[in-house]
Amino acid sequence: MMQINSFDEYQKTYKLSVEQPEEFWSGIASTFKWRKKWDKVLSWNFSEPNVKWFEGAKLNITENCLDRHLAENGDKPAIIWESNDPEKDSITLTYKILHEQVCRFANVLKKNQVKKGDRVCIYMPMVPELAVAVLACARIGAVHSVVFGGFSAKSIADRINDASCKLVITADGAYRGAKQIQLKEVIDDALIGCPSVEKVIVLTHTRTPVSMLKGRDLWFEDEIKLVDTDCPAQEMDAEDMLFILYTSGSTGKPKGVVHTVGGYMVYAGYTFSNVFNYQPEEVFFCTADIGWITGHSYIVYGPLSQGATTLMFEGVPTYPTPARLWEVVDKHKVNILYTAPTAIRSLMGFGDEPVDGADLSSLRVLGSVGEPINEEAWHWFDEHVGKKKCPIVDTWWQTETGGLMISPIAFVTPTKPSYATLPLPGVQPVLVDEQGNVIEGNGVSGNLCIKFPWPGMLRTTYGDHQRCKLTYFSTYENLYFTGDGCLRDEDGYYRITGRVDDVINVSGHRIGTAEVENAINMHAGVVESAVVGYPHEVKGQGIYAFVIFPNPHSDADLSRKDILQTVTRVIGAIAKPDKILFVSGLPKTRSGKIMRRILRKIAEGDISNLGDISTLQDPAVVEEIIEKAKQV
Ligand code: 6R9
Repeated sequence: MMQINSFDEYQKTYKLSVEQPEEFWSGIASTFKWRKKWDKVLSWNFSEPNVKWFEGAKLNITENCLDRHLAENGDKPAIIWESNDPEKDSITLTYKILHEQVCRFANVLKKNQVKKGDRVCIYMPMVPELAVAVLACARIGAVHSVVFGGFSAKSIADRINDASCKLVITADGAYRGAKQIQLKEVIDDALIGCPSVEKVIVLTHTRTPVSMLKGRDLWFEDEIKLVDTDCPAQEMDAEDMLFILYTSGSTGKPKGVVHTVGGYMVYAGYTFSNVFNYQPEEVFFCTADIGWITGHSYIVYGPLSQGATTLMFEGVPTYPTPARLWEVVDKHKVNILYTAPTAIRSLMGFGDEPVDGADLSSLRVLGSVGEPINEEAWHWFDEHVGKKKCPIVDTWWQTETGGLMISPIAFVTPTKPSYATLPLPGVQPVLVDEQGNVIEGNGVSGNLCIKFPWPGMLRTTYGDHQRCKLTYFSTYENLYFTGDGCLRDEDGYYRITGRVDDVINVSGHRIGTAEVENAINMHAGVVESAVVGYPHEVKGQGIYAFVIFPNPHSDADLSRKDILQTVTRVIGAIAKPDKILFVSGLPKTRSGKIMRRILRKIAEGDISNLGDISTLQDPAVVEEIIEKAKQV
């Protein structure tokens, strides 16, 4: 009943959602299971900001994701897990089994003194126990903070300390393609500086040797034997915190984006069912990692709240061969495939043979997320993967939005390559100019803002509400600012053009330039650095670092490797610059501000038009950088 079936219906629904938002959302929310319904659908202001959805309602999200499916769909697969190793058997957890495992592990958390409202850090491989851990936290009302396996010990420690996490759930190690990551070792390093952590629960996965600290570290496998499977769900207020997820911004340290139980559930569930047109017997495959918002909303909460079968893949699309992703699709008869442009482009790089050799006839809907999809990749996806039969939903959204915002609805919205097309019901985008004036009409571009609340939006940034206000609600009065630039064409279709702040989108992952600069500057001998993004054929954007390093090693490449090592230590391998250029100065204004605009042009290789450089302190610096850049 939540699915829209024609464009006409979309237009009517959209109109209703704007004119009578409370009526619209209470209708959607009524399809979920509440212990007590809300007293008030919405109260809000964007100035504090203070946004509340479904106030007074009581629920537990796991009753919606698990319990409510048991009677009719207990034996339906909830999670199908596919290993990194194609030789290894896949695992199917039915709703009944998943429910049992979640309850069991929830009891483990309780036994270890985790209570409603406590924060739990999860640093795990893409295995079923990760989904179990996430849901077990939600079962007892603990707040999960999942950290992606590519982050360093220092990044984890910062996140654990920011939220004062009481417990950590991890594994001995993780496989990712040909690589192995020693998760427990990284956690051990992190915890040297994390006084709030009392217990660590460790899952056995790779069987690499780990050190287990007496009184602190416990084996997952031992713990679940000591508890029973009965765990009533904790009753939560709709506005109680569900999870924290850290994301990079243009300044300083990552922010802990906070989502709450009721609104997030309604939004993730509704957008999942509607946009992908999920049908009851289908297999949905989202290739993201649960360490990112896409995994939270479209591997775990969205699909499970709708009683769907969600496929969880531990590996990477190109391991052991470039046909791996297609083999997984065929093996599990995947109907809906949701992936990222960077994966599509990297697979394109292997030619058509691997994909054309696969069957792929089970596919019905394709999705893209994380970064702008270029037309070439869109067409390749359409022709070689979808065989021109599958609608492509190019979904624009963010960690902060909780779920899809601007996107075609499969089989409903006419698509257009590289366009996220139209706002979903309940989403009211506006474009504004630099002065904050709303730009009306079509055939215009500007900064993308949202002018009305939607249930899945962030409520705060953990521990620092002022930062939430400053980052998202202060640039333009009474608007949520996304940080993205956007074009609205003659048809009213939206095309996201990329970040307008100092955030680089590398393979769909957000990386703050300031964070990378701070990491580089920690390296001994580095005086100063400036980091910008540049177009990268596969990753979308690459990281280009201009570094003042007066005395590099005689083999400059060795110095570059040292700096990469430092960045890996400080942030994690995902933030390693693709290019490092040693320079003797940076282009600065007379007031000392780095002119990134110029560096961006140089990094793009477009030096024909550097714009006005008359305000530079020392224009000669630019000449030097241009000369050196030619040699990289
Ligand atoms: C879901 C997710 C958010 C940023 C966002 C934008 C970019 C995401 C996009 C897209 C163009 C799309 N982005 N989807 N750009 N077209 N379909 O990726 O969340 O990691 O927080 O990143 O990603 O720049 O602002 P998150």
